[in-house]
Amino acid sequence: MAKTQFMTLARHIIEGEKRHPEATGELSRLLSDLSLAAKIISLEVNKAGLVDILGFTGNNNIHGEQVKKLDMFAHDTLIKAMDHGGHFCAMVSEEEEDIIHIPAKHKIGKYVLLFDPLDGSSNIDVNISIGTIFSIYKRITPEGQPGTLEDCLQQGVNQIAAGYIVYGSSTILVYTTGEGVHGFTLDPSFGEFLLSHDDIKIPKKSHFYSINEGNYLYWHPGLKKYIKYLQEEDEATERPYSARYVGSMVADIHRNLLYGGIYMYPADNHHPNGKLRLMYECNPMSFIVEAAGGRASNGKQRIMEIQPESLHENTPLFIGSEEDVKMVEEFMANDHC
Ligand code: AHM
Ligand code: MG
Repeated sequence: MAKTQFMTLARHIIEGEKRHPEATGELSRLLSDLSLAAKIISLEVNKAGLVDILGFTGNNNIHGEQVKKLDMFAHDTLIKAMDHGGHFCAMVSEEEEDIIHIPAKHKIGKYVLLFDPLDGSSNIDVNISIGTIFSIYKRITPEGQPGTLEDCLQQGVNQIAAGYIVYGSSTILVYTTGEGVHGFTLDPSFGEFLLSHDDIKIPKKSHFYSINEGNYLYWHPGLKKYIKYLQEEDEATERPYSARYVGSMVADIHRNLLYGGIYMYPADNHHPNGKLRLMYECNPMSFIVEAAGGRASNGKQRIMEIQPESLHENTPLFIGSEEDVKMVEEFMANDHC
């Protein structure tokens, strides 16, 4: 049935801030700038398949201009949308090794933004869901100066907002400021994000698992046993579980957030610290999943309590329905290499 009211993203954020008299409205403005970048990236993602048909072949488009890869386009778009609002003192992107400083002509703000502009790179050219992930912190060094590494390398528990945009059959933006997780679907005809998933709660236990099983031989023995356990038949515990793995973390975790499930990118013999990045992949997704009632760990420790040491460090990730994540932690703890 059609909803009787429309709630736009902008209004939802403002309503949220009204519940906090100390709020300055800055977070609303900042998230609204981010949603503009999301709309631009969504538009570009949707026409990606037309690139060859319209003559954008090779490295140059029909105007003789250099064609940007979609992940670089998303990176540039986010910077263009976010560097002049006066909100940030520094930014970090998966696509750039060092801190991105705010140009001198713009006001330096009190927040830090970390993002993965387009996650799921292997799916970009094959029309499978991909996503943008973002994480926001308050700076810890004095205001007015450029942001430093110290501002960027905070534990995930200090995040004040995080979210992702999944570019799938629809474009959906999901965000949290720690109080509930909310999803908004982009109406492409008039370009508004409308509330479609209010106060998302992840089921405590699921019967779905997401992992790249091609790496099985390289896993920890406890993890091998856990996956075999999920595949056994037992009606009472809803086993065997079903496997679901798209290869875009945002899409895999989005599905698990709505239906329940556990997503894993473990350490293995080829990836001693896993593959995913702590600062702009694992921390924001952990903040969202925990705010929805789920759990996220590296197998031994809560992701958001890891003290980061570098901008692009990796961590193993086990994230999703609380009981499922606890169970894989137990399997791994009980079976040492
Ligand atoms: P990326 O940042 O290069 O896109 O890599 C991250 C992605 C995740 O979205 C996805 O879950 C994972 O890598 C897939 O890796 P694999 O192909 O090893 O299963
Ligand atoms: Mg990524």
